[in-house]
Amino acid sequence: MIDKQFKKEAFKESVKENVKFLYRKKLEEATQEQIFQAVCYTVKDVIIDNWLETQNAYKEQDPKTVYYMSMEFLMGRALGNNLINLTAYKEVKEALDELGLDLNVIEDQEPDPALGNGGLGRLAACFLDSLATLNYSAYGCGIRYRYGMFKQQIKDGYQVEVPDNWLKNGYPFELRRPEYAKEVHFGGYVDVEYDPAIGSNKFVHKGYQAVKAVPFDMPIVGYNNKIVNTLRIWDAEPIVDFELDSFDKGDYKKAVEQENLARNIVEVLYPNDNHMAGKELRLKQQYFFVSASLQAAIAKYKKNHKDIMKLHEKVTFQMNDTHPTVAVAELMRILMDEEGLGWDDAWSVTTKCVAYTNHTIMAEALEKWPVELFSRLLPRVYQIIEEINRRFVLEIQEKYPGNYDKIKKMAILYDGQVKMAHLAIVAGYSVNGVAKLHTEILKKQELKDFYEMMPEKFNNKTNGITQRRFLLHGNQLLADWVTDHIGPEWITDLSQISKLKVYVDDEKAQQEFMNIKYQNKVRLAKYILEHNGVEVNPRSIFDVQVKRLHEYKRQLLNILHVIYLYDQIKKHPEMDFYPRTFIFGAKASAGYARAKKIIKLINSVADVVNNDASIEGKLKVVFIENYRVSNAEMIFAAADVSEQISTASKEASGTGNMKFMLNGAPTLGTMDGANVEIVDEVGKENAFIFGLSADEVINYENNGGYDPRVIYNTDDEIRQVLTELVNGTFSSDTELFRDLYNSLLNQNGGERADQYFILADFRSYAAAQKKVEEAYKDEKGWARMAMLNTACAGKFTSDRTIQEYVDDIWHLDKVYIK
Ligand code: CGF
Repeated sequence: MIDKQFKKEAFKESVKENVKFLYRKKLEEATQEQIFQAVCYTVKDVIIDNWLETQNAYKEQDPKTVYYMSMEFLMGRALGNNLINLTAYKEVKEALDELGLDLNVIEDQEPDPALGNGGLGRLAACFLDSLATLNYSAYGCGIRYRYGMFKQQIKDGYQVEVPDNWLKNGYPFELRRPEYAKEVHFGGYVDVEYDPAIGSNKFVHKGYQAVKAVPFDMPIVGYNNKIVNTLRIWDAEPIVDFELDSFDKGDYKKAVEQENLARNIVEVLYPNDNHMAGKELRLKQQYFFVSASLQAAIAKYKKNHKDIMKLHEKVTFQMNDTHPTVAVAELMRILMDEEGLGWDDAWSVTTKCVAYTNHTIMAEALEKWPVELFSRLLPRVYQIIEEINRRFVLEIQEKYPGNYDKIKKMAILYDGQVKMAHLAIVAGYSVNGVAKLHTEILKKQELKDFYEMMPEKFNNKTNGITQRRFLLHGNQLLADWVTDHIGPEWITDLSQISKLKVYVDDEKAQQEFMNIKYQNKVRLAKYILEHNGVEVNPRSIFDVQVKRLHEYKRQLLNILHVIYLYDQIKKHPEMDFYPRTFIFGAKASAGYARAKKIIKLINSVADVVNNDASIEGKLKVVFIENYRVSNAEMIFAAADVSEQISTASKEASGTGNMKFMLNGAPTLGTMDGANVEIVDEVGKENAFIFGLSADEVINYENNGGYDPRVIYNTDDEIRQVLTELVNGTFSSDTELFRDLYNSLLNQNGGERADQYFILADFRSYAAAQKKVEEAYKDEKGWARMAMLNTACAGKFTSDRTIQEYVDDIWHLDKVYIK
């Protein structure tokens, strides 16, 4: 325990005091929610002291700071994580026990701050945890959405979206910082005016609407090192003075518009993962938080540095995907229009300060904005992009004289669109992919022209996850067991976990390891019974696919295979079959009809299979409602098999795959994303790999030659599975799943038949599943394999990823608190 205030008695007193002070109640009278708030305030008290100390140390030591700019931070609950990182979890649990309170119940009161969709946002959260733990100065910069990711309810098998009003009861860990508010401007026009002070023309933005960006800071607690960094998320407020002014002038309409702009801008997180929304409001959100964050960073730098030309020595901005890449032009604008630099100097500073991470090759996710919209909303920023583009096109022409195809493919402005990835690559001093295979595909395919022109910018940073949330907090039984066997160093140095390898053939250790898995399965089975009303057998194989619902992730392949198994059991009741529980969890973007249909299909199959007494419970299917960070921790801990079955080349990295591995679940997957590196670490014999390779998929995509009808016509069992989608087996409405059926067999406009190669991979997937079953029956063999997965997960800590970013891109200095 770090701090005096955390001494048990003092802690208990403080909780009681907080209940009295906040709610005028005695502890016995308070609700669990009120107790949660009171506990958080006690914890926050300790954090604030460390936060102040950290800021002082930063002031004294003046380290370089990374600003991690991201539209999404999928933080998950903070209380438990903060206690873990303060190394106070067990003491607090005991103290609360003595007060007759259960920490788990209290933790469950916390809303799950879901300011993100999936992998990208959760990665940002893991990175903040690692940055603080590794003693680096960092800010997360994002948006304080009033409504985070929607809550998913399943009604009659369908997904229903319910607003997530996470701020309803107030969020105890945040701090409003109005003294750091900034103004952000939209619309209007640009005038060129002569400025006698500088003896030349300057650009003046006029007639705009203004919004006040007000930051809320959340503490990011490092593990056992007293460092507390900041996640700064921006709220929007109308600018009151202007409003009154407008009323005075009778400009009522404008005042109302500004009020609405402020209200709307941070209202909701767009629930799209790997897909661009293309809405004006989304671009407003992007510019809003980017402008405010850059203004704040520069103001902070200028407090104790004179020379803006040296900004890059103290500051670096990492752009998490294309979402914040308007930062390139906004930084240019600030440097030129507010700091008075000329173009060349501003460009020289900008291109040393901004770096870009690409998270996907999915065409529908790469952001492109119509010039009409962009120039209307951000006229000055657009002007700057035009000039960046003009100069870049000249460079292309110089390098490839007469090659207009290059301009077409690489220009930032083309076809009436602003291509944000191109802007980021042209200005960024680093461009990275998120797993080896993904980076190679970027270099050879998607960004080939850029790689050829500027190879020095490209690098790979394989993603990672924080073991502190996904093992130490999520799987406390296993965490204790690991610590008992190899000591606690793995908590901050996950490479140490390889020391477990000496135990993989030790029978006692195997039994203990599998017994922990069993207890975690019992915990999940209880959750499933409570939430789904379905009884599952914790001795069955828990085969789990939890992630966003997307066609390329192929939940459809998984459920079609379940149908296939069901057919087999029905046809051959005598067949030897190890009981299986297939567990799904996934949110579909609200407007993604086919993804939502797949959810309905999973639930319809579950209804039939779970209620068919003739199969004697050999097969169960469960769809866990509202998959999110808090239930994810429990699900990973309980998984036997990790389904990572995306069409090869489509999943940039995946991070769920790493969480399963760390918790001892072998991967059943394609050679895609970070699966490739997982297999490198654990060995092919300790994973179940199937399917087309990325090269084969890309080859089919480029050259054709794949016809799913051939498979349909020649494979009776596959044909039967597909037929059951439309013959009333799973719904009396035979049209309900027609679109899914058609998508597998028929070309539809520009969409190829079975564009994610589900039928192509079906047989090898089924064979790999069969191997899983065989392997599981060998208890010792399975225990060994599961333990090896945990023992080989060292590479996949986000601490390693962050250290690579620091060494190769950011060049930050470590700061220690005395
Ligand atoms: O980013 C993703 C995820 N869907 O959020 N992408 N985006 N955009 C990728 O698809 C994942 O493969 C990746 O692990 C994640 C974080 O880099």
